[in-house]
Amino acid sequence: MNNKTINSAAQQSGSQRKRPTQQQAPAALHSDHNDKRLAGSRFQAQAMAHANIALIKYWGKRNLHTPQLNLPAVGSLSITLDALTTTTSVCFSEHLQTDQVRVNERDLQARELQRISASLDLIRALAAAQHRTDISNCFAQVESHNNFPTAAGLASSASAFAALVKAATAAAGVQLDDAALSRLARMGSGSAARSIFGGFVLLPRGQRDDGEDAVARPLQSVAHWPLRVVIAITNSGYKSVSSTDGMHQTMQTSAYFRSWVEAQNADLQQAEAAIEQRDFAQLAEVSEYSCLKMHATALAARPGVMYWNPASIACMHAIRELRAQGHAVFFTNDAGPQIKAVCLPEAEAIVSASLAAIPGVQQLLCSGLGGAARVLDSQHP
Ligand code: 2P0
Repeated sequence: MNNKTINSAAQQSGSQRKRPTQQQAPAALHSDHNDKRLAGSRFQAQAMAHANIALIKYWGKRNLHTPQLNLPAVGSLSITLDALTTTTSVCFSEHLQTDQVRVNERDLQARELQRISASLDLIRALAAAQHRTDISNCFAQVESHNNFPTAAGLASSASAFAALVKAATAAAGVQLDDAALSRLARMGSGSAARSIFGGFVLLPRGQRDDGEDAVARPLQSVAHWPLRVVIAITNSGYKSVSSTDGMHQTMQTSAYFRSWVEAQNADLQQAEAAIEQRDFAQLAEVSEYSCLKMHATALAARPGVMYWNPASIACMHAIRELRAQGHAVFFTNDAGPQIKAVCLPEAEAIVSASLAAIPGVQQLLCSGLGGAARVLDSQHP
């Protein structure tokens, strides 16, 4: 989970239950963590979600007077990644004194914890609305594991919030369709709305103030076009500016932000058509265009929001050189220094070898396209 601005959903979710503040509860957090009584809880579930990367980028918010809805300023289009997963267990129990969240064996505190509690509050409110009063008054214990570097621009918040809402709704016995799950995930993190689905996924900007139409939907299955992705890790540490903070700085100060928003629909249409026709050259052109335009908009903020390091730039040049030589590959890059090379299967070996040889590339991750988020196990009466 990365270090992002917390919105006020926890206070606005409609949950009537009185939650203790996190400052009142630190002792309970540790003493309860391995509480054996939770092992027998009737309200628990485990779910798994894949990370995704956007080919047409989400950058910026709309309707800032409703931050808890986390509405995107632009639509986005992504591919879901098979090899990058978050697995999350959620257990609701009346024995807990506060929500407890561990990510990769680390207890979350303060802002990070509050952000998860905000999503759990939405699910507790839904449980109350569906007359699940047994859950609506319970705190939750959450255990989450990423199998890839966390908060380094590899979409850990996308898979994290998708897995969280999938597991928490299953644990609570709350019945939601995928569109409603996507909406719930979006309120945690915009890109998470897309990780509810597999394959090629569209998250429209939507027009409505209540965000009911800013919900992701699958465009094409994995089988339609089984692309490969090679990820060059150039720095596995936490990123210096969170996506949320970078977006806000861009919106407030970048002279390019308005044109970024205005041009987005044309890019989405071009990418959607390229995917439908399996036109790699067209998808490569519009994806690199969207990526570089997003970064140009962020770079034009005051101060500029800059996510690349020298190895990131060297990777992008190497990928363009490979494409000039006839290999089917293009780059994309998010709010961090890692570079993702999207390619046809026959180009994967040469792309991997080329990126591995670049000074500053620490590690490569290779992935195909992945499926939808899913519940692995659940128990509720
Ligand atoms: C994307 N990114 O479309 C873009 C491209 C990063 C660059 O979505 O504030 O973690 O939690 O909604 O989803 C990362 O932003 O931001 C992201 P919030 P999120 O994938």
